[in-house]
Amino acid sequence: MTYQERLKWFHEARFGIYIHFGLYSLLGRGEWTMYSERIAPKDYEGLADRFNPSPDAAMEWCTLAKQAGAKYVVLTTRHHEGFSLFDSKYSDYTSAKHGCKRDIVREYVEAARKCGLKVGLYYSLLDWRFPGYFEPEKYPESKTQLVDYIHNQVRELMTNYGQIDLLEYDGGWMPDLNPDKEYRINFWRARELNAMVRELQPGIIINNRSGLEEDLDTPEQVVKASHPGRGWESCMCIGDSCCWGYTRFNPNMKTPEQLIQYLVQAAQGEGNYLLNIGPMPDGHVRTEEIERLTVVGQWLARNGEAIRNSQRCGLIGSSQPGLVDLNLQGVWTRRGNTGYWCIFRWPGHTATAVRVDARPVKAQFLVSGEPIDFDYNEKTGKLKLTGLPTLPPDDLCTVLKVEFASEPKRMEEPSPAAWLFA
Ligand code: JFZ
Repeated sequence: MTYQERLKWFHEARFGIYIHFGLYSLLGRGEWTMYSERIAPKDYEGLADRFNPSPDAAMEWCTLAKQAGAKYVVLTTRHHEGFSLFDSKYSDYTSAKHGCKRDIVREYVEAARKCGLKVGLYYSLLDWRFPGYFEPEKYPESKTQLVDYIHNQVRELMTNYGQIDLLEYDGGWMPDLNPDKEYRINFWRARELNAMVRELQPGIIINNRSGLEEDLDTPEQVVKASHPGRGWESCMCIGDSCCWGYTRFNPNMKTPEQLIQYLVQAAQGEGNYLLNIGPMPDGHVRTEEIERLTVVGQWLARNGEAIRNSQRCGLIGSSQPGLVDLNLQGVWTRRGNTGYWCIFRWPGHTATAVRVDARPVKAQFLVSGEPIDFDYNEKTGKLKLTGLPTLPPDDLCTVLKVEFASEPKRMEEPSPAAWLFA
């Protein structure tokens, strides 16, 4: 199977939901609490016996993800705190042995499949409970134990739950943030680890956080396209950037408009948007997140054609830092010869695109199919969509669909000042 074949569903999807859930959820101060408050394992571990998510939590997450228009989900099977949400021969510190005594990963995988979602598993390489992670030279046995145990747990995850579509490593960095990649790769024995994963799950997509490049770049909290041909996925919180796990008092929740813009920007760059929810201690999703995801889902149900399987479009898009040539209305996505102008800032009666190097043959509102008049100057490359309503048909983002006679590309300008005399 080629790289492109393996990533086919991923490109079709463009949108996924991340789920951060663990013992930290009970504290409501984010998933880094154990470390940022330096809570020793003996004082933290008691949370495990209070871990008791509602029996339908997993189904609730997946139903919500589907409603939001996501095509895949990614669950934190074990975050840096070390508590596994699955039954493991290599750890007793799991949801199968404590509290609810259930294998949450199994419930989740089954729910995702019932909802027709691709299944992603997040797994943190580092586990804060091991002194050998922080000081491998001083605690060599603990370091060896840690690395053997993560190899064993990854094998369990890749063996016990049927087909897994996506593996998202995390926590591969060294405590001193040593930038030497080869050191990290050797520390985790990542080559051996990923070879094992690929043998057990031949079709799987693996991210780049074990230190090896593998299949996906994973920019965080920003939408940033990789070079053409390389798969990438931007992950983001709905609230502030440090709050993946449930954060009870969580200001600055992004609006549905912002979330849709990030999604569209990912689609513009041929990448994916992985949007996070942090379920509450009982596993239920907070209202603020349900509301936002529902709005995104309604928009996506109407406008999915502009997002799924999107390709890069050469036409001038909106404000990318560092570019002089902007289009302030919004961004273009593309499928073949069709451009989708996703407009965030409605221009009024006329929408103007410049440097268009392709003849438009048909323009319409994506949602209603209502035709739009246009005027195209082949020589200057200026395309005007005219007779538009004063107010945006969709305040969230209105998509104008333009079919061209060839792939829409950016026209070269004869010289930077030539337009002054056109
Ligand atoms: C990590 C975790 O520490 C965090 O708790 C959360 O799970 C998030 C999805 O991933 O945070 C990171 C990981 C990588 C970078 C930044 C934060 N990075 O590569 O810049």
